[in-house]
Amino acid sequence: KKIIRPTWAESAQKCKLQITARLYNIMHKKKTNLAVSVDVHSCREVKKIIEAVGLHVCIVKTHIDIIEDFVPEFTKELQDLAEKYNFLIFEDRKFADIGNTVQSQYSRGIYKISDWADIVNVHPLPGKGVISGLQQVVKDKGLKRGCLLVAEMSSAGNLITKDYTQASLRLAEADEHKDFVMGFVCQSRLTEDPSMIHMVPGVKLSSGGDNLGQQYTTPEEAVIKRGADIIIVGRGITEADNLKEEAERYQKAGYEAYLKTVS
Ligand code: 5FU
Repeated sequence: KKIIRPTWAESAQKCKLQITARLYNIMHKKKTNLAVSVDVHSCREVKKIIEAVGLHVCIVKTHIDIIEDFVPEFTKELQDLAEKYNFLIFEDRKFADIGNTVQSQYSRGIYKISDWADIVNVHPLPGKGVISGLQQVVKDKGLKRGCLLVAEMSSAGNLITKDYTQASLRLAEADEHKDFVMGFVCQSRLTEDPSMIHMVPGVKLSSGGDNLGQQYTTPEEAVIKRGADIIIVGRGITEADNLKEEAERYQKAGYEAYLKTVS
């Protein structure tokens, strides 16, 4: 049986969190469910990629700790680009410790992630404290932020079980986290609630993998078969000769697949 989902415009009305509504509105306005993962090692390269693909993405995903010439001012430049091209910033930090520690990792150190990242994610492994710790920072600072739970992974042989994924879903739905949790990083659809965004990494137009266990699926399969709201693409775009053209190809593939899920 075919599931027909609400459109992004409808989802923006139905979802509970402000940051989630902002994301759906960007997707609707720019006609894109593409998140680009800028896994490169200099500030200049990150900026070059964003300038090329910015019009075609709703999210830029970072691994801030792999940038070798990082300076605190760089996060201001990231925010300026986010405003220029209208996208959200997702720092793929995958917090995975006790609440007290992740609080510091989120708001202190050199990166001060809570100051500039609209979205972060956690491994729910430690239990609810990993979410509550970050949520407290957001509340104390009066920020509008969202958190994703890594409920499934794309890598071969990962240790996540079906029970773990279901327990992650229950944690996400817990009333105490409703002001912060906005969805999942996953490989399949976990709920039809439009308040829960499903972001699927491991996406490439030519499927296959890499030599370290990454397993790729196509944009079409990610959206239609796995139920992705957002497709996350890294090397598929960043290693292309023409960044802009490649981002446009992924945007089109993701958008056309989306249209098939809403009618
Ligand atoms: F949670 C996950 C996961 O299960 N698989 C992933 O690949 C996160 N990722 C991230 O998505 C990973 O850390 C990379 O930043 C990105 C995928 O990059 P690729 O170049 O498209 O393989």
